[in-house]
Amino acid sequence: MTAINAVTDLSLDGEVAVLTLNSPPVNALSLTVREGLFEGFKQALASSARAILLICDGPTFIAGADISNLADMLKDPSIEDIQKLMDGADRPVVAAIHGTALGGGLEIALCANFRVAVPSAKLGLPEVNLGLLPGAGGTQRLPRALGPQKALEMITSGKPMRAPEALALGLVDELAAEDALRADALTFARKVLAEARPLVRLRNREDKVAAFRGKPELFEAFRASTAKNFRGQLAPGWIVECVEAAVEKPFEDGLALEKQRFFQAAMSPQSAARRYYFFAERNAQKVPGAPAETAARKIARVGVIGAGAMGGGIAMNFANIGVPVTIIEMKPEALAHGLSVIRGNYERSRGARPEETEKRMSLLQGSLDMADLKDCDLVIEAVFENLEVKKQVFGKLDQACKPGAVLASNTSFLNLNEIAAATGRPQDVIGLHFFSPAQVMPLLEIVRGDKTSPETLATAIELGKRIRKTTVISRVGPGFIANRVASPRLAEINSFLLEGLPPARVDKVLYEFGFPMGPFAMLDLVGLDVIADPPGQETIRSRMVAAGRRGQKGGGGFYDYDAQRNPQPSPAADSIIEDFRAAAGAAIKEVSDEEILERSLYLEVNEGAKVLEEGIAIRASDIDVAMINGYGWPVDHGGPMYYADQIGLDKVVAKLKEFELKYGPQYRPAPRLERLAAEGQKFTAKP
Ligand code: T1G
Repeated sequence: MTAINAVTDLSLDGEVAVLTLNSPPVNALSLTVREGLFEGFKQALASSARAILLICDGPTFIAGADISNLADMLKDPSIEDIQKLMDGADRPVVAAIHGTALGGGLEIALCANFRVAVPSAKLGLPEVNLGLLPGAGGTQRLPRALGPQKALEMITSGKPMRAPEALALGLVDELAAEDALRADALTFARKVLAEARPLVRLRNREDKVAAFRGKPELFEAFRASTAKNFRGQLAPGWIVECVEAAVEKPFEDGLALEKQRFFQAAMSPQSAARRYYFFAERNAQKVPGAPAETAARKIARVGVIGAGAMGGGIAMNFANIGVPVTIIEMKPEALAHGLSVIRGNYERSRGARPEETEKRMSLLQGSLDMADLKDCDLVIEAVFENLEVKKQVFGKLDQACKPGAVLASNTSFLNLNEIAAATGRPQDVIGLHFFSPAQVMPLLEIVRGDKTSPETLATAIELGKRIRKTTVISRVGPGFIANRVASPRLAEINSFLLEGLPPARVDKVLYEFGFPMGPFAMLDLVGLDVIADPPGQETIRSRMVAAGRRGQKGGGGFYDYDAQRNPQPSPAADSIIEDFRAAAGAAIKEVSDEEILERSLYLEVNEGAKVLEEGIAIRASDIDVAMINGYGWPVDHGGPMYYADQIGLDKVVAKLKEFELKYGPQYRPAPRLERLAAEGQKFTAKP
């Protein structure tokens, strides 16, 4: 075995040269990795070997370019230099794939003549998630392997394909045994040699694309059907353009277009924001000061207290991954109702198969007796938001649960430390704040009480991963992170109405910024009656509720709704607003769209600064992760804290001061924000 450099080595196994890459954690294509691969292929080609096998050590094949340092892609050797060696090889090149072959990793594998993969492997071009398109020939080679339709779906969705499907579609030539990739791939390479199989080169392959030449209909239909989904994003449109070029143009021309679009995408603020978010999401799992080796406890059985909408949704998360759940209610009718709602949710979910529903339902066991929680490794309380009630429940849990069980509360604003104090084991108590509907919303806030042990915290973090939530860690404080940061913006909508701004105009501004919907549409969706007003304050929203307008679920809200739940302007709502405004004697103001946006967003930035100052959030990027996953903050802008950094904190502070004079003290800049601005710093400079 010869070391090529620190991360690659070359060995000869009979007639096959084996080029092995090992660059933890994910074999990303850093300069060192590219040097190793380039030199390795050169030496293999200069050797007497009759075939070349590319394989990776560690948990995965190459997961793509090094996102932490994209500019480094400009240094030679480039991915393309490696691909040229592979394309020009005079003997078979086989890629052996395990883990994930993503982005540039798959693009390299696409230059091999053959691909062998273990069944658990996944192959994908996820660049679109980073605001990018494949930049190493993926848009040209994948359509030549799979045809344009499948390639469009795969590259614009970014979703990886599992090896068995890849085999069925011809993207993979053979499956290897899960634990014998190297041996099976070597056998395959020898078979290729023995049979003198012709070398497949995707760049030269025409059969999958030729049939679509001169037929723009496929692309037009795809553009039309995805327009809403890809609203505001640059990369998807460029991907469609490049795949179309793969069909219409010679390979080299398509490649040149891809390169041009790739660099445009890479330079875009959108892509910068999405790459920032990629690392923000991962950093949110890191707890400063917690020993890295803190072991998570095993969670094999879960209990949920409360079969309401929240408890039921929480239970579904565990049934979905095969974990049995005991659901506790006080009354048999409530239990039966809760279970039937869960069943209904499963039956209505897209692509639901009856046997799947039955399997999941069979994991859910209802009970009226807390003693039935004795075998649970984790119990999540989801009862009425009342401190006394919750303290009582935790007192009982303390009696019912086995030692070492994690006791969690789904409270969204109560003091977790007080809840924990109702038990004799506060170290095992933690907050697991799911967002409604809990089976759908991606965010899980993990609330760390003053006495929560590192082990309990590590257990919650791992659990979040298992149920595929995006987790953020919060300290105890009113509203934790996401609800707290969103609250001043939502409170301010009353002022907007008093200034005479129509709900539809405010909603349009925020929708166009990239939110899935504006604040009024959102209130109508969640229900106008579920949000509490600030004490002693009557709002237009509470007037609406008093008039029977509870939102989409009943009577309409700020809008009226037709049978398809499309919002329509509502004269009834408008007159409630107008009466309230007139009675309050509020004057109509001229407010520009820009100012609506700035007021909405900067209130969040300012609240985020307070959340940081108070130590509720560990780092600014955690706030961004929470807002993107909890409130639909557009990831193309990176979240409120990152967004403020891009605007410039001094500009944000100046605006807030202006708004404070014009609209009131709710805009007073937070000390942390003012200080960072004065020092010329950013929130998110250091991850
Ligand atoms: N570059 C740099 N670091 C990366 C990385 C990457 N591509 N992928 C992962 N990491 C780090 C990550 O930050 C974490 O670090 C550790 O690896 C483990 O990751 C030319 C332009 C591979 C499925 O988008 O989807 O190719 O936090 O915690 O759950 O067209 O990572 O430990 O310090 O996520 O096992 C396209 C991105 C790039 C793949 C593994 N590729 N990665 O998941 O572990 S663009 C991607 C993932 C491109 C070409 C272009 C996942 C994973 P730390 P992890 P995991």
